[in-house]
Amino acid sequence: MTKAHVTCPLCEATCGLEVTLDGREVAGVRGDAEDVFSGGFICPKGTSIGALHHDPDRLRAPLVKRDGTFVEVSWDEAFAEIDARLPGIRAEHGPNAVAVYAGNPSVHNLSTALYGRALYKALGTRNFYTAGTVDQIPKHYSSGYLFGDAFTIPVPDLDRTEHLLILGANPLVSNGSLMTAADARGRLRRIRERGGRIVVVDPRRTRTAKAADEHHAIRPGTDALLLFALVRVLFAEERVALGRLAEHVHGVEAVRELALPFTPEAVAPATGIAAGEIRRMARELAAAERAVVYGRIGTTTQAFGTLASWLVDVLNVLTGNLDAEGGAMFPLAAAGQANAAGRARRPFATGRWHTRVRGLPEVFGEVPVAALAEEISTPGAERVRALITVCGNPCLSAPNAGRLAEALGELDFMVSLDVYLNETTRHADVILPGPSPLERPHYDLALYQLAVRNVANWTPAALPAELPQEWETLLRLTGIVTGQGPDVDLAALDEAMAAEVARRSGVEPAAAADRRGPERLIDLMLRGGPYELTLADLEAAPHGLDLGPLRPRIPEVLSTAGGKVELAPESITADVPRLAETLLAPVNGMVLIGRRHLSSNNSWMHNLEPLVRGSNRCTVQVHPEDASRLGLTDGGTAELSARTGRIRVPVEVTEEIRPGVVSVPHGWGHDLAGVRAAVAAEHAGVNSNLVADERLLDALSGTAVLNGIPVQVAPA
Ligand SMILES: Nc1nc2c(c(=O)[nH]1)N[C@H]1C(S)=C(S)[C@@H](COP(=O)(O)OP(=O)(O)OC[C@H]3O[C@@H](n4cnc5c(=O)[nH]c(N)nc54)[C@H](O)[C@@H]3O)O[C@H]1N2
Ligand SMILES: Nc1nc2c(c(=O)[nH]1)N[C@H]1C(S)=C(S)[C@@H](COP(=O)(O)OP(=O)(O)OC[C@H]3O[C@@H](n4cnc5c(=O)[nH]c(N)nc54)[C@H](O)[C@@H]3O)O[C@H]1N2
Ligand code: SF4
Ligand SMILES: [Mo]
Repeated sequence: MTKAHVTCPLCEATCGLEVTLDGREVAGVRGDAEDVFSGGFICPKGTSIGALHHDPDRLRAPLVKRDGTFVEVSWDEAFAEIDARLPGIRAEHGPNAVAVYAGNPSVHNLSTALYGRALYKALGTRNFYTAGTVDQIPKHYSSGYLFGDAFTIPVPDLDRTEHLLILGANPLVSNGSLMTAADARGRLRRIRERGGRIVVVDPRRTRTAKAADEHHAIRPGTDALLLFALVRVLFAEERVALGRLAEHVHGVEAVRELALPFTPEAVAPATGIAAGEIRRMARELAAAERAVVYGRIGTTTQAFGTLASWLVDVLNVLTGNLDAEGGAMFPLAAAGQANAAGRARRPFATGRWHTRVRGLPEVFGEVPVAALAEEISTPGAERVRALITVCGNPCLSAPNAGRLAEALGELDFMVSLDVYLNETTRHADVILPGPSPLERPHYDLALYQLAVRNVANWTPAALPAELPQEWETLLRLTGIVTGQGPDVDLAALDEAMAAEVARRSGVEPAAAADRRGPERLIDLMLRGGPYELTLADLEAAPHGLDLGPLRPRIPEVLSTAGGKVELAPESITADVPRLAETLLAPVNGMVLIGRRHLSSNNSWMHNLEPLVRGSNRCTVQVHPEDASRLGLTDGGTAELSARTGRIRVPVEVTEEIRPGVVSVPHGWGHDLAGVRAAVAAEHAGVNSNLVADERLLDALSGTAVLNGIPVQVAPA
């Protein structure tokens, strides 16, 4: 028996795991009590990393579709197939004819996070889609304009705050997002233990809401109204106090004027929160010594996602809590943080190109996945004819999933880098799998840039890989795209990657000359990083390095043209009139929101027995008042219908959900032909994104409305 200490790559919390190995067998997994960040915390998904490693349905060889059926082939055959088909499509129809969809795990995987870039750059396509536009892009948009960089995102200083106002997040279940906080549960509990207060705004009484001091069941999609009203109260009652920030902020007066129409009385009917409550919330936020407002996907994947994301930071600024201890602070990661001091950056811009059919703007180098189906199906010279998916399952995660599945059938060619034959990859011509999380090294490059404490932790591969590392696969694909073929000189391509990373990090490439692949790139980034670490330093600290609590970073962190926080940029405030119109809109009809479960990870871990056992979690939650009005009974079946489709879901009547709102989790619907996931098929559930409308978007960022979707609900 041996023990390996690994950082869990399955969600944003970056917990340390202690994996007990019996040869190649995982004999046990527990939280690593010595991990500097997680201190032994673990969740059911982390515990199941062994089940994932051993899952017989996890792909162990490349698959190529021949006469409609997948057959296992050698790596050479798989690449030969791609080489025979992909370059011709690019040559004939141009680079934009090949689209990319990069899914959520591509951020949690060092190979795809570092080497995906090489392939995407070589492809040079404007049709670059990621899971971001069904997730956090509004926050990149607002951060880009406020602070100058899309990845300059402040996070709640959980360990020191005394007042936490949470909107649209359920960290006790999701374990935190855009807020890397191993053991979020413990960190939240300690806020209350030290006399602090937690206020949750959510249409559902979630686990987090139950563990809080106060819960407000807001009507979905109205957070921007509520937040504006809080801003309005701060100005009206002269509670605005920027403190140290005053000299670093531009646009306060403009915000005051924009907030004028949004009185607590004006927003109360739409939000469903009483004016008096809103006033009290504002006063308590302003009165707390150390307070922070934090919003997550309930506030981003909705009709006013960018305005809500912006107003969260506006409140933090106006109360003097931005960049202050216990407020919203900017992490300083050991590697890869673009906003680390002294780097010249390009001015932030969006809309540098637009989608062909609907003219939706690019944000952060991406275009909305809500537009992917029409880009494939609509005839024209620039039509998308080939697709490469990397760690993504858009057939379950993107809106109007039915139309997207049809569109994928119209492609001339599709390649998927994925570890399962699932709802999306069944449409591919070639599937290229990668090693299990225990067979590859790991370092949470993106997530430490969002951590509530500055930490760094390197994980060497716990087991030798049965499959090629995905960075090699990505470089071979890069070889194909650049005309060098799959047998391209990998060492030379990797050398070029290292030279580029070294240049950006301001270090000599020779500094890490003894290493290859991701190890070398991370070593170079660490050396050029603010703590001047080396990979050897991290190797010597198997439970991680604690680099201390977050420290104030304004003005050094800012990269706006004027060097200030731009509190009222036109690119954001342009959407305020659209918001004001909703004050007068009638409040009626049912709306659909999502929900997450502790044992679930978006769409892709439902094939692991330990995570799906127990009662069916893919139910529609309905408030008792709605149930009796609509004739729905607990345990019965409801039909939800919308413009895009209809689904039948078992009914769960519960007071935990707000009247007028129903909730169905996403990521289910595994009963499709051709999927290779025996366990998931027995716990299939239904795909909630069949009723999500790809036409409903946050106007500024193009992010899909996945919370607050109008639906008709009736007994099936
Ligand atoms: N209605 C609704 N829809 C939603 C959401 C919602 O709340 N409601 N949430 C949205 C959010 S926040 C997100 S992030 C997206 C997620 O959307 P996606 O990223 O499209 O979906 P995932 O379910 O994360 O699928 C991940 C895929 O990566 C594969 N995979 C896992 N590990 C690896 C690996 O190491 N290598 C490779 N090559 N493949 C791997 C899995 O098999 C799976 O196919 O869904 C969004 N969709
Ligand atoms: N167990 C588990 N953990 C996960 C995931 C998972 O699938 N399962 N997915 C991971 C991913 S990819 C992400 S992005 C994160 C997401 O992390 P979170 O944002 O914390 O995730 P959710 O649990 O979906 O919380 C969103 C909350 O918003 C509420 N909500 C819906 N509509 C509105 C609204 O209009 N206003 C307000 N104020 N609230 C609203 C919902 O009821 C829900 O409780 O979780 C990550 N962690
Ligand atoms: S909370 Fe996230 S990082 Fe921690 S064990 Fe669970 S899945 Fe892994
Ligand atoms: Mo996400």
